[in-house]
Amino acid sequence: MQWGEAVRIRVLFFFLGFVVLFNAQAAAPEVEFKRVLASRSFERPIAMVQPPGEASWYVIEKAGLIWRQSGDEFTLFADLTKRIESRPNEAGLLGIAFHPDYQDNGLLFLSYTVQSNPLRSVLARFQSENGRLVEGSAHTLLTVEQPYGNHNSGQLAFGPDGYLYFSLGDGGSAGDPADNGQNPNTLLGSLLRLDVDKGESYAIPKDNPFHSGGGAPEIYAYGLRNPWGWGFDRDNGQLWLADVGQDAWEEVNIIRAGGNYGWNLREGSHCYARPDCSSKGVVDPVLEYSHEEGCSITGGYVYRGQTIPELQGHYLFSDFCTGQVWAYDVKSETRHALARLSINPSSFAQDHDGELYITDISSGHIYKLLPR
Ligand SMILES: [Ca+2]
Repeated sequence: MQWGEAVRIRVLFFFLGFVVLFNAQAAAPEVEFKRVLASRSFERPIAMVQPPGEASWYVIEKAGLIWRQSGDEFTLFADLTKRIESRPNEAGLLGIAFHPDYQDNGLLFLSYTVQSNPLRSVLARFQSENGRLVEGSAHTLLTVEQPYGNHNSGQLAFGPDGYLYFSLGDGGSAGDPADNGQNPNTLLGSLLRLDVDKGESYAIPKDNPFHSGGGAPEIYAYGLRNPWGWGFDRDNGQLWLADVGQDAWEEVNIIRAGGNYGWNLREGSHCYARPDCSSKGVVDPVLEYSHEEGCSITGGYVYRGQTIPELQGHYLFSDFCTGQVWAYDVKSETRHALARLSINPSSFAQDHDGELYITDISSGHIYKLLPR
């Protein structure tokens, strides 16, 4: 395996594989990713969140189960396996977001794919009661046809503005054959922003870029291929989004309203299909890495925790294929190899204290970033 940076990586396994230590280049702090919440090995975990005002973790599995932490154990919060089509590799239960007033209204939002011809992505609202999701409370807000089984994206999160953000990939196949990324009239290849507190399903925020025309009003940003891992910097509200590349470049973007992030004209900051592509009108990524260093990005968060002061304000992300984790120093605009894990990171999670976790889709284990 080749690496773009001269990085010495030493990997030690001990505690029978429960703890993995890493010693990367001198510039990065010494950290470990320690297995936590070890009472359960999840089945293809996709995401993990703590609702506002609640310390319990909720873990979603690709096939449609949701587990709620209760002390050291996990209890079943929902079984949506009959509702969800999860057979295609990138299909299933893909996103979860609890309403900012969840403790009062019990509302949460899920995104998943359903069986139909073609496959469809669904965004739906549910109610919880007595520690369980009430499946009969399902209210569909939005359905989007997926022409192919891959690139469904599907992550959900509430922004600091109180609006619900929802990412959709370019529709799949390879190379975006229908040019959905560059078409602001299709929801595919876009990040959507919805006001879920108004209307029967949702309303369009007045400052959405296409609120008054020019594209689909739900769209906040477009030109995306397959967003996988995005979230808000809890210090300044900036939205960091990782977009999985096609054959050559993995990228991270800071999302702004109305931004066209380039796909499929550009892959990262490089021309994709046509060598004479222009960068005019498109936003190039903040950082990128080539397929010499990995094959599919899993985006994380800007670290705002307390246990590793050296990482304050650094953006953490990883590669799904190699398990390499990097920290990007926003101030110096440099990327440091932080750790290389023998896992396939499906997501990063952030607790109420700003500490970071990684879910491994292969083992179903959860790891917490800790100082060494
Ligand atoms: Ca891009």
